Amino acid sequence: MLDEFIIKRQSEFPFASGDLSKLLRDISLAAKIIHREVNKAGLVDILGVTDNTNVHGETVKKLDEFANTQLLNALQVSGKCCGIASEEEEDFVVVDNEVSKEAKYVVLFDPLDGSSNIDVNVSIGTIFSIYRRVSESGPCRLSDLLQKGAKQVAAGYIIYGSSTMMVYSTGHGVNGFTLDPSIGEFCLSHPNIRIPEFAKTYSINQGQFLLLADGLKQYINYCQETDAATGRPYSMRYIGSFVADFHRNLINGGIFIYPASTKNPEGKLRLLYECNPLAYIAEQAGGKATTGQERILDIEPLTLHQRTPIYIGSAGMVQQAEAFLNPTAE
Ligand code: P6P
Repeated sequence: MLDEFIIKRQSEFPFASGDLSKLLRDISLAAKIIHREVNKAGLVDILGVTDNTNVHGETVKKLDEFANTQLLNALQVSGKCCGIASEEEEDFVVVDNEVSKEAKYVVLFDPLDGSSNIDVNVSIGTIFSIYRRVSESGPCRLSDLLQKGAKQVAAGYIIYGSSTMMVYSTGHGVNGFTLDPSIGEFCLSHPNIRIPEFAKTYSINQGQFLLLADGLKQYINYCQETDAATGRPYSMRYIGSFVADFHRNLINGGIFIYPASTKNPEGKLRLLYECNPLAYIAEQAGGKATTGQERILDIEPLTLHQRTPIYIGSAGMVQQAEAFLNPTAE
C-alpha cells in the first residue's frame, strides 16, 4: 500500500521528519476524492463548463474547479505546506494558518491536466511538484515557488484512466501505485519503473506540422521513413492529454514533443507544474527531458505560468530529435 511504502521509504532516511511523507499522503487522499468524481462524471452534474475563465483565458471545466478545490483544501490543512501554486490560480496561495506558516515545503500542481478531454471520456491527470522553501521563515514568498526543477524534492502525477494510478519519485527512482477502489487504497503495482532508451512511438500534434521548425519537420519525416534496422516507421500516438501521453511512453518507451511553433512560440505546456514534475520523473526513470536545446530541470523560472517547449521520454529518442534540431552541434 502507498501509505506503508511511503513510511518504509522514510525509515530508510534517518533524518526524515515525516513531513514529506505526510504531504504525499495528503495529495493521495485528494486524488482519491478526485478519482471518485472523475469516475462518475456524466452521471452527475459535474461535466461541462463553469462560468469562469482561468488566468490563461481558458474556460474552466467543472471538474477542473473541483480538483483544484480538493487539492487546495488538502494542502491548506496538511500543516506541511506553506505555499501553493496552481494552474487554476493567477497568483500563489500563502498558507499562513498556525500549523502551516512555518512549514518547510511548497507544492505546485495542475489539478486536472487534459481537461479538454474530460467530456469525451479520455484519460486525464493531476500533476504535482514539491520543493523545500528557500525563505527562512514567515509567509511563503514567490521565490519559494520560482525554483528550477532540479531543486524538486518530490514530483508525480495521478492518471485517471482505465484505472487510477499514482506515479511519483522522491529522488530515489519511480514507483507506480494503482488504486483498488474496493479498499480505497493505492497498491504498489509498478515498482522501480525504468523507461526504455529507445522505442517505436513518437507523440506530437501532427496537425501543426506546417508550423514547425525545419529540423523538427526532418525528425518527423525520419520517424516516418521505412528502415527495418531501426524499426521505422515508428507509430504515432497522440492522446492530447500530456499525462496520458507521458505515462504511455514511461511504461513502453517513446518520445513526446510539444515544441515551439509559429502558433506557440514558447510551446504550450507550463514549466512549473507540468514540465518540471514530469521531467523529474522521466530522469528518475532513466529518460530525458529538454527544450530541444536545454535540460528542462535547469531552466531558471521567471514567472509562475511560463511555458516551455518540451521533448521528453526515452533518452535515446530525445537525443535523436535534438540532433535534427541542432545539426551543427558537436
Ligand atoms: P493540443 C491539454 O489541454 C494540454 O494542456 C496537454 O495535456 C496536452 O498535451 C496538450 O494540451 C494538447 O494540446 O494543442 O495538441 O490540443
